[in-house]
Amino acid sequence: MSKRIVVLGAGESGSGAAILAKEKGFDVFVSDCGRISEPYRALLDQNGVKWEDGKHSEELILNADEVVKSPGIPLTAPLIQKLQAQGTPIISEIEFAARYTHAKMICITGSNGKTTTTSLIYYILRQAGLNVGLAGNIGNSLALQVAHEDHDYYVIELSSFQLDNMYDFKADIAILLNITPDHLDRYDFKFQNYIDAKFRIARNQTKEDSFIYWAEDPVIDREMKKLSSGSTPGHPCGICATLYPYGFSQPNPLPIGEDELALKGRHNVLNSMAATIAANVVGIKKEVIRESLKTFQGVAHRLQYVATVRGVRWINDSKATNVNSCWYALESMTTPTVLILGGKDKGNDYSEIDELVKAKCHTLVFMGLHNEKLHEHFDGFGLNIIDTDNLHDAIQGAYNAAHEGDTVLLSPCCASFDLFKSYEDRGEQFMAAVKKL
Ligand code: UMA
Ligand code: ADP
Repeated sequence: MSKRIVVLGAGESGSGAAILAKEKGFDVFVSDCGRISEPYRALLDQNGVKWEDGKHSEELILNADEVVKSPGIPLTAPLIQKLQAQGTPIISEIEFAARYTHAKMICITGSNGKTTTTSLIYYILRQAGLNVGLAGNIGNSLALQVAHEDHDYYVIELSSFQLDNMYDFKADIAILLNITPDHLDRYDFKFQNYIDAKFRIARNQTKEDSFIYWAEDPVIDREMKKLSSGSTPGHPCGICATLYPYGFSQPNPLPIGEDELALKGRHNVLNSMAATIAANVVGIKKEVIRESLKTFQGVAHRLQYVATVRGVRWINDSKATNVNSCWYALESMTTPTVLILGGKDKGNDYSEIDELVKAKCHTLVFMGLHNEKLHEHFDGFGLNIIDTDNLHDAIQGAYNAAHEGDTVLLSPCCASFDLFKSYEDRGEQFMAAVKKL
């Protein structure tokens, strides 16, 4: 009898895993406690995969030999706890998919800059003519690609949620950009748990592999020192002290001047450095790297210029869903700024942006259903504070407060789910409304 694989969650990750499992001959069952969206239902049906939605039927799940869990499902979910208690292996879609490809894996994690760096590396490898796939947290299931069109290389963005359930996976090139508090609600509000999840990116690596990390990041630096001193023999991330680390710090030889980089801002210098080192390790010609760094178009919702209205520049940084990414956005502001922030707080500590808010902003527009924490933190700063609970009022407030030569920056520090479907939805609605001003 074939092994039974149960896939929990039928979004991008779960559907892909189910298709691959079916193709590999497993007895596959997919269970989603919400409603499975139409395209994923069709995909499962076309491939003859059995599924249920609107519930998790324990009698069809607890008999699994192995479970592939979608990253959005927390480890604390009662069903996951039950599976763990009975010893059923629970893995992530990336762990599962990697069993069925011999491609070289270039994996990127960090609290911020993952999507930008992943996209840039993918772009460089494409420019070099390599057969490369783009996968992971960026929105494309790795499993579906492995099932349908395997590649020689994969550039994979990994979230801490995906790393949580990866055990035997090994990245040929692992990139750790930075670690600042994020998603603490999923990590028992313990920062160290989140740090440990991020370090899993280097798990199982050997001297033949490359671990590229931002050496000046204080959290990464502290963890690396723990490892090299041997004070953490069994580091929970499972990386071994003999691995060959490739720390980078400024000044690092970028193949072109910073002013020639297509991506602007200090954070993008770091992202470009990481991408350059990875491309060098792959063996891509310097001319290709240089040209790619100059021509890469960037990714939407990341410090994206929207329009200039009556002399005021409007910038969409909707993907700034934590405090550190807003820090980098503010740092790159060169004019007086009206900052729109707020949304679903993930256990944020806003003090990280205090100095930049004082130095650069004259107005803060709070946009969220629960702005109490923002008031508590910022009201004493003596700035103009505008309280709103919808996008329309936030934009009007910012419009009225901004003077010619200013910038209005949407860089919310928070997730979007209180008022929007996603950060993309928030960014799209923001841009559409600004264009109508
Ligand atoms: N569900 C259950 N049981 C539960 C909880 C949820 O069945 O107890 C179901 C939901 O009803 C839903 C499905 O699980 O249908 C959703 O699973 P999911 O949230 O894991 O979503 P996917 O569509 O599979 O997308 C996931 C990543 N989502 C999350 O980590 C929350 C996507 O990252 C990723 O692009 C995709 O896999 C492919 O790898 C998104 C994200 O928000 C962009 N990531 C976070 C971030 O970037 O901050 C980590
Ligand atoms: P992620 O995929 O990790 O969320 P993105 O590339 O989508 O990262 O960028 C999200 C936000 O983080 C951007 O809006 C930008 O302001 C900020 N950012 C990008 N790169 C970095 C970095 N290396 N360090 C800190 N912040 C960054």
